[in-house]
Amino acid sequence: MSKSGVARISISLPPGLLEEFDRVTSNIGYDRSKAIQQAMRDFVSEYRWEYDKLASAVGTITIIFDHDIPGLEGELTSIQHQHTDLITSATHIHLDSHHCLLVIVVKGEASKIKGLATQLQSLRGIHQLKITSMMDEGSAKSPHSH
Ligand code: NI
Repeated sequence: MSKSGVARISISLPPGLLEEFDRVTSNIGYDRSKAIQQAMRDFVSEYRWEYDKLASAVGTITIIFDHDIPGLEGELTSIQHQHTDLITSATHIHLDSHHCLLVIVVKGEASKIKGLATQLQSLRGIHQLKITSMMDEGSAKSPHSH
């Protein structure tokens, strides 16, 4: 790190990737440095919580499930009731006559969020489950301002 607090790095990239990156970057009005910073933050957010088990995370567990499986909806609700410390809200959307989308917003210890997702995933009638999470770092070290 230099005195200005900015690190300069040199990296090797295949030319096609760099061209595409620059094309996307200029289309959204970012300069290359800002875009790489954003990409690195996203990368860290996406992977750090997976090994940093005690880290605090915020995110969503999104589930598409089969509305016709008897008892499934009740089980989903009952599991959520066991994790009120993690779950801040949930939204249920009736997609069609057979499928429902459930979005559970979570905030808490990364390992507990993973545990909850694993528990939900194991139920019969879950078609798809996706976790999105970000490190919940508050204002610490974050250059973002809101
Ligand atoms: Ni529904």
